[in-house]
Amino acid sequence: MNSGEYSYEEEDTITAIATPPGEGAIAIIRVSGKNALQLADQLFSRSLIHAESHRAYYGKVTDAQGQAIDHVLLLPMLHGRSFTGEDTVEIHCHGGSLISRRVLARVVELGARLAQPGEFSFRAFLNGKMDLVQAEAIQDLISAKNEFSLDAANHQLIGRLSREVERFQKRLFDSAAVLEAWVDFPEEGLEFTSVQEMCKDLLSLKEEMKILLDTFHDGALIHEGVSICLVGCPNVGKSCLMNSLLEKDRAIVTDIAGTTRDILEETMRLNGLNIRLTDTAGIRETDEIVEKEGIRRSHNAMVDADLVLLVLDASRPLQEQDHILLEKVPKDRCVLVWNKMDVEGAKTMDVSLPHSVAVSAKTRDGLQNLRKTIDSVIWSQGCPSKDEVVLTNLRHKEALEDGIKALGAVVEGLQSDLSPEFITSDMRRCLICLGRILGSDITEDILSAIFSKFCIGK
Ligand SMILES: Nc1nc2c(ncn2[C@@H]2O[C@H](COP(=O)(O)OP(=O)(O)OP(=O)(O)O)[C@@H](O)[C@H]2O)c(=O)[nH]1
Ligand SMILES: [Mg+2]
Repeated sequence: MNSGEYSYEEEDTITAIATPPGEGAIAIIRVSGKNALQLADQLFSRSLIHAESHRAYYGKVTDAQGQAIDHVLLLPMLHGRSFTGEDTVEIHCHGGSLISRRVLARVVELGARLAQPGEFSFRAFLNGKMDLVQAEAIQDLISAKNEFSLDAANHQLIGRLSREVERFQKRLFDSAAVLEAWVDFPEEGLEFTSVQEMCKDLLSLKEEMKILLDTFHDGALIHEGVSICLVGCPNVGKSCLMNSLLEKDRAIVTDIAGTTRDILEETMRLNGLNIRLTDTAGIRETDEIVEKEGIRRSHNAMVDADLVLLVLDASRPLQEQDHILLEKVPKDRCVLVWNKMDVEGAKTMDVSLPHSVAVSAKTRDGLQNLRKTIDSVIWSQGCPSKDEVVLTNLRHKEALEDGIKALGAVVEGLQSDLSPEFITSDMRRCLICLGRILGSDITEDILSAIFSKFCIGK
């Protein structure tokens, strides 16, 4: 297959170092393809011609002159019983990049080709070892940065999302068959009651597909983490709060208004989620060029953030600029933070924002409450339970969205007595969209785009 930038030649025997680069006790070189065993036999000190599958063989890997490169364990996985579904041999050699690269070079010398990123997984997919959702889940599993993301990837790997999509497909098949028959024998017509039944059925299915689609928001949070931005007037204590939340002395804190000039970004964890926390320049009217640019960036950060923490100084009356900011912040994704509650006489005021918390960045009082509030706003549509199937992949989301649209068109067509040819064409479109998620109807370009994101050796 040759698509776009990557060419996956399926006849070749491919190889790669499957363990991470750097020092380690062992390194594994994977060889997969129809010549894998024959090739391993040539570089190994023992004959492997009658090797049993899934049995480890101890011996030496030798170079062309018969000199030992390393003592290794060699593991043949034959008769399709391997990750790729082809004959595969794993060579477990000593770690250290020099040795593993010499073994790899020897494998290449004997005729294997270096694998492209994701090529092992691609072969597993081609050989029906997994569907596309599962192949993509492997990549997610490797790159998972938090527990939620790991759970979601694990669920996809064991095929839970695939099963859900297959369940949708199965439920469509019956109606699709009736519609196809209607095209073939239009004179038979469709009974009014069966049309009603079918519409009811398809609408309820559409609802279920929508429920899955709605998990995507959570999916994106899980996958990419959440950006939170601290905004407010100068000197209200944004940088101090940033440091307290991070539990380290990251940002400069002084009593000079206008201390922070640029955007500062740091990552932190909150209940298993990755958070990108940004501190910004205090917002006020100024003619000073550097500060002005800083304030422009503060406004942009506020627009881009998933969640805004608007910091107000509770130890002084609200100022005009505070009121302007209160108007400006995105109300549904904002938490108001009354800071400096440790100062005598500090008090919160009534403002029309749904979420507010009183804290002292200095003494760290109220921070736990702030963390809880942040968490509840992020998961305002409910935190996914460990067992819930969530959509985390944009490609799946788009395909499901298209499928829902097509299904909507089927129902509309039925309700408005559209001619059966149009209705069946929408029905087919819906099935194709669902199939696209599982990879059963997909163009080579998309496949190449998916697998080329993998790391080499996978
Ligand atoms: N008493 C008290 N002082 C605080 C608190 N938080 C911050 N401060 C003080 O308020 C002053 C300003 O704090 P910063 O964190 O630099 O304020 P900022 O909002 O980042 O200010 P700019 O960077 O200028 O926009 C410093 O002197 C802090 O020590 C608090 O909770 N209580
Ligand atoms: Mg600051």
